Amino acid sequence: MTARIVFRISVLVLLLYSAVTQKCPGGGPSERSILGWMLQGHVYDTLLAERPFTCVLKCREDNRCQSLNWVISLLTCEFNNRTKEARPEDFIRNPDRSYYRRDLERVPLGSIQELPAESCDEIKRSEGRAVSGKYWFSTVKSGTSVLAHCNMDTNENWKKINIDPVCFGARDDSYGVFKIKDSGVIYSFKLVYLNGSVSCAPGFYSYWGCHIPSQYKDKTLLTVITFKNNSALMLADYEKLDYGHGCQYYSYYIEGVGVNHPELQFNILPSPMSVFVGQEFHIWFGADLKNCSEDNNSGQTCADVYAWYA
Ligand SMILES: [Ca+2]
Ligand SMILES: [Ca+2]
Repeated sequence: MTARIVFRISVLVLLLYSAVTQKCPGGGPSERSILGWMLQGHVYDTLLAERPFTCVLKCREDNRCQSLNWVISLLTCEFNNRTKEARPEDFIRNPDRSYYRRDLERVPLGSIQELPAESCDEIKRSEGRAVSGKYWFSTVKSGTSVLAHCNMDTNENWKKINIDPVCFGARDDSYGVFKIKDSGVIYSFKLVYLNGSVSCAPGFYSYWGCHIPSQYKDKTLLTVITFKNNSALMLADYEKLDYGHGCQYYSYYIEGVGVNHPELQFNILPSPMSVFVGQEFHIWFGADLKNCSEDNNSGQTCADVYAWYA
């Protein structure tokens, strides 16, 4: 008698448990379809199906699947590698579609190589909250998925390196110095402008370069990071030709960065660089590094230094 009651209670508890877990996978709220809406621009695959539930099951089998659009008139589903939370700007009305967020075992964005994120901020939006650490990104090197560090408190992949501002002048080997605080692997550097300016000739002041197009063409940036031995890190496509002044070496162009841009974000290094605690780097004005036409140069730029750690 007692055994039969215990058995009945166990069955009841099991049924209740399965009902709860089906409604609330992972303890979170269940995702119902949102009729008349779709996520645009993130479709990685499609499938002909007679009913949306077939698509929901298929979505659960693919790590990339974050959500899907059901196309009512075509009996087709579009699998998305993003959710509407990650890309609210792409969530739009569409009378012929319904949107479903993946209900079970959705893989967090950026947590696996097949599902790289575009930024730390995107991960935070997608997952609601996220801890600082390593995630996969598609934006470090085009065409490949690369592991990189996210500081979720600052929403950035960048770690600040200096404490006091790092300042560099334009003549007399007045380079700036910074030293690495954390060992690791670095993809790139950026300098964030604080104050001052440098000039390559009287009247030609700027934060990072020399705006004399006749001399430098479009390669007017001249701020260079070097090792302690003053050999330059390959953080930009440096000019190799000399147009007669001898100054063009170490001048360069970076898309979207002018000589007075508040952030000088360099290119990704050709291969990631290991650094150690205390390792010294220098920041040079290119003309000063080349000892080229220094006499009429002047000024000083101060900046914060950030590194993108793997
Ligand atoms: Ca010099
Ligand atoms: Ca000069």
